[in-house]
Amino acid sequence: MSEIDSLKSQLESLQAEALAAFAAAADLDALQALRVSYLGKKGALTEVLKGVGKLPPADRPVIGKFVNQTKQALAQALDASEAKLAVKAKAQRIEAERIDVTLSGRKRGAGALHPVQHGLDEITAIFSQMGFAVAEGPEIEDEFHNFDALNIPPEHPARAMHDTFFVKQMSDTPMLLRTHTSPVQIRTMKRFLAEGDEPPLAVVAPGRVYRCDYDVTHSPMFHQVEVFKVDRDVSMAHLKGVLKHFLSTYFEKDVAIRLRPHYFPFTEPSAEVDIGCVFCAGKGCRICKGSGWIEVLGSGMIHPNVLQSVGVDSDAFSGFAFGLGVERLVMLKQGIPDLRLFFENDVRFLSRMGVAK
Ligand code: 2U9
Repeated sequence: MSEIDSLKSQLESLQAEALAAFAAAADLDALQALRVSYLGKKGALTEVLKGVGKLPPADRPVIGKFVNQTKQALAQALDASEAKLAVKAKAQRIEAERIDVTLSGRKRGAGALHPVQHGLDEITAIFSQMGFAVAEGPEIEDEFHNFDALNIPPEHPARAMHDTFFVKQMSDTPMLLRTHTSPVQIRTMKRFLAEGDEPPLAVVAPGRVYRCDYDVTHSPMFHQVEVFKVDRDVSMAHLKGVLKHFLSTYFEKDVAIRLRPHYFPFTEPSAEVDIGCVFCAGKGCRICKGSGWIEVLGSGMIHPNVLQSVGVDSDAFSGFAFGLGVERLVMLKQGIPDLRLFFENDVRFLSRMGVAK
């Protein structure tokens, strides 16, 4: 056999062997290894090419053409196998990542609003709908805004009754945790007047307040909503109308109300407000201690001293104000028997009484 025929037959058997190997490759990695072993620098084809150098120069172009054809055939076969294996690999990946969409989902416990937060939002919304502006303010206050401006001078017994938490003193001004949301009302009135506006001014102030007190009916932190309206000729009749509308809306029924004379330093006259018992409809039960009435909030006409302390002319303007404890109203509406349930964070209570957003 001539040298050239021997090389040709070597190339033919190499091509046959290579094509069979490519077709049998199991995956893309195996195919890449075959590409290197046949077409790489140290591959089988290069080995055959070394024999070309030994041929007489006249024969070299003939065998060169044959080598190129073999190379092309191998490259084409590699590309075809690669395309096939890529399709197979993708199908395998999709199969491995398959999600069974028919499986039922794993339920995540959805959060809910704390019943007190929900009550606070509900109460604030009722006043907002009546046209009262919502105001908030700092929880750390000074004595002027929490007491003096509210007609509670330094030696006033009400100051001691408030069981104030004082904050570590950082300056000459003693600071405290506000004992009611009234300082927000004072700040709001002052800001309003400083902007050159004149009453009417109607404000609802919801928020956390603090008193050093802890027993079955008192918590050191609780929530209040305070409401006031200042204008010319505001009277107790306006106060009573707003209270009746608010309480009937909140309790979702036509509740009876009555005002009993009382004393607060910041209002004159002052009154405590009762509603007809929501548990026995006024007949008398354990909750209302047989009286048919339940006390729900405190109210009155803003004391002239309070109006003057913020610069409102108390001869020209008058105002009503009232304040309520949110926990108490939520307990009455939801039939919650013990204030402490709100703060223990027992999930059984929270998931039963929490309100979905
Ligand atoms: C200004 C003037 C007067 C707000 C008022 C009450 C009566 C009251 C209590 C209810 C239950 C507090 O949470 S509680 O213990 N509040 O009885 N609050 S009048 O009077 C104001 C407020 C602001 C400028």
